[in-house]
Amino acid sequence: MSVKQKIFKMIQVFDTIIIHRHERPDPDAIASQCGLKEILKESFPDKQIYAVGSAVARLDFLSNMDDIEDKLYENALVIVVDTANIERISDKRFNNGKKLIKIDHHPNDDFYGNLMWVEDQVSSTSELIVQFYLDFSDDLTMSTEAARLLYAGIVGDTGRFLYPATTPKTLERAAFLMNFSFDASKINQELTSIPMKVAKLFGEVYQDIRVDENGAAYVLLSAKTLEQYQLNDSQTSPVVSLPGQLEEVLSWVIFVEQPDGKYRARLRSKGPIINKIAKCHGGGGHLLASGAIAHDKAEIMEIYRKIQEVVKEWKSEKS
Ligand SMILES: [Mn+2]
Repeated sequence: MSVKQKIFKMIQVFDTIIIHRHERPDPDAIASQCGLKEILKESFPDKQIYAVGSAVARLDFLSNMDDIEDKLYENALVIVVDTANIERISDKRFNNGKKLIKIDHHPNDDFYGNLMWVEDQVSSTSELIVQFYLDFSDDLTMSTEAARLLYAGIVGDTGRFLYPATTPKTLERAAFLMNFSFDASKINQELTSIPMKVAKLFGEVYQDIRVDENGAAYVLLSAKTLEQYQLNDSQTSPVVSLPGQLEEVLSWVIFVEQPDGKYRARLRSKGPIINKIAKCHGGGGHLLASGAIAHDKAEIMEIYRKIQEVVKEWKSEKS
């Protein structure tokens, strides 16, 4: 029996299913979580299905979290989506259920759960959930709301089908979802529109970006800058993809100073592999999109120097 079949069997057995995802969620985290919830609710009306975790106001247009009591975990199946590492799971009660399942598309660094279904070549966890539905479509029901969410998750994690993880299968699955009667262009707008103050920060990013001769770039957004534009850390996510639009840039890192004085680092790349660097600095993630933490300015420069090295190496291998 494949792991997907085992997961399906386990879902059938439990009357209470609680779905978790990672902290500081992006659209794919919320969408895969709530998309799966909607499919299961629609398919098994007698089961209790919940989605939990810290709320993010910016993503309210996708879905809202359920507020549930501890005792619901006693006989529950817990499914964690889109989360590579245990420490990153939002709502620490994930371990209180009877069984635990991991469904993810990040490199499988941290083994957890009774069942694990991880495919790190797939664009998004939302895409995995679509595939799960298609595999068991005799027994599962896709609702319009589930389709809307999963479409949003795929669009979010592929940067509107721009990033290398976008495959013909990704487009087929997105096309399948578009057959449902949600407003796809509205979702695209909601995912990409930004407040004016974030647009002003875009200007700052393009002004301040440093790029070396090989295309390794970094941007540092200080607490002072965030204060100046009246933004918090979670509102900075739209700037992360900006350096990728510059033809001079191959790999980049954006540091955002946090209230505790540390720096959140988001590493991105068009080819050179950067997740090993992220792992050395308290983080991890995809080969070409990872996160890390820098404790001070010295660690910022250390991370950037490592990116410069991998970019230089990658370029010399190509030529
Ligand atoms: Mn994801």
